[in-house]
Amino acid sequence: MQRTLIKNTINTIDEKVRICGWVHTKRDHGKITFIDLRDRSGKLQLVAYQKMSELHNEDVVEVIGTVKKRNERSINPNLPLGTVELDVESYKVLASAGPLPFDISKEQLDLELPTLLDHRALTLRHPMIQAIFKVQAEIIDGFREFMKNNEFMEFQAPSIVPAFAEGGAEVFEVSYFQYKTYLTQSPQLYKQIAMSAFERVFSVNKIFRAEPSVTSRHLTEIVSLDAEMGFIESWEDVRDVSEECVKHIFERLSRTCAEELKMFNATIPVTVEKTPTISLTEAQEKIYQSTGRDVRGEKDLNPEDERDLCEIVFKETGSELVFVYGYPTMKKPFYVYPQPDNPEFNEGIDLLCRGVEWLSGGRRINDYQQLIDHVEKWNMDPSKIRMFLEAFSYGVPPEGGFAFGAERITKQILGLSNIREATMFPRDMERVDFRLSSIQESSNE
Ligand code: AMO
Repeated sequence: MQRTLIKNTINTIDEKVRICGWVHTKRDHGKITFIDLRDRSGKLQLVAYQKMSELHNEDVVEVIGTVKKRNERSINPNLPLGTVELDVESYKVLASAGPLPFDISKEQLDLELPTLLDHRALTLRHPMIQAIFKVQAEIIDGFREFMKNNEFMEFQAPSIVPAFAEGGAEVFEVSYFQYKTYLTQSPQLYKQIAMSAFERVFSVNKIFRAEPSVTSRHLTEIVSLDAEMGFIESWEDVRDVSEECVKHIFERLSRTCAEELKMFNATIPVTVEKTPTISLTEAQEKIYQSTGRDVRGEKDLNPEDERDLCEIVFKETGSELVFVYGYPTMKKPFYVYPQPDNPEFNEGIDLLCRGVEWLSGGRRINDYQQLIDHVEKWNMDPSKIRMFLEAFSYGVPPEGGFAFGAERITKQILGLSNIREATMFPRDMERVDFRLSSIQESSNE
């Protein structure tokens, strides 16, 4: 007998079916046992007479029975399959579950973050945790779909690199045979090289940052959604494409993840037709005027500034998105284009939403000589980025690009309190699967 997915049982009333899945919950009522069985498509109530009472949560079973309409009194309007149930005829245990460290059948998994992550293998089975990663998969698909619709070509950037593009403080060194190399901080240089041949490229890549602090918004291994495009007229083209892209992701999420958003009481950020753009200097002035905190002249916005700015802009314009433009040239990477009429500041942009930076990007230097000058000024070793520089020696159009962090978007849309919750297997300063201290202890035994 072919397997029927749980979500399809709604269309098989009074038919005999075979379903397979995990025991999510079990309730024994004397002669009757009720089980909620979970598969990848949903949950269904099983009704078993003098059967199944010996099963445990998370046992994997195959069940044969007849799908029945529930009687009026037992209908649950809050569940997608709340109007049907399965009258169990027979079943087989495919694999039994060992003792569970905690109950995952509750609607909300109210665990402390370390427990949630230390037992990822189990917590991943919880519908709310699964919803987080369904939303994340849709965010990444939405990015890809937008890029492909707009004739960007996907490419694979390397993870092991001889030099870093985003500054040296946050890199992991890799010993590569007898040489020193690094885990990539960003596909930046490679996306620019690829763009110089294909015009429009994008990548969905892991990037690595040796962030020396444990915060609720930093990981050491991140999914970076990168794009780069040639023949732009100005940095505003880059901003506009990134705006269309994020709106496309929002549109897709509202179509594909309504259930998941509801589980988190989450809403898609409110956008307006033209997302406001303000310069860094204006942003600092606004923060000063509105809060009295004088951050004017600082080289960047700090987390508190980002939160304040988002609030101020939302009050003023109704937009939860805001672009910040024009950062101090010398404080940002060498490849960012300086403003021609004010070269102390650059043509870089950030996109903020709900108090956090989601994206960085902007126009890049495309003139070979100007790039060489910047490499010198930034004290970089040109021999380590020879391939990048070579691309520019052959002629590159005016260009720009941007990158979103997939986990930041997931966290902020679902209102999660920590970015680790938005990462299936997070790596941070203290964790590589498990807390490093616990690995240390066991290796010392
Ligand atoms: P940037 O360094 O700002 O820009 O990174 C781009 C986006 O990636 C995400 N991000 C992170 N998320 C979680 N933890 C981290 N440690 C972390 N670091 C970065 C953020 C951020 O906005 N090459 C440029 C992009 C470009 O100009 O195209 C870059 O790497 O969402």
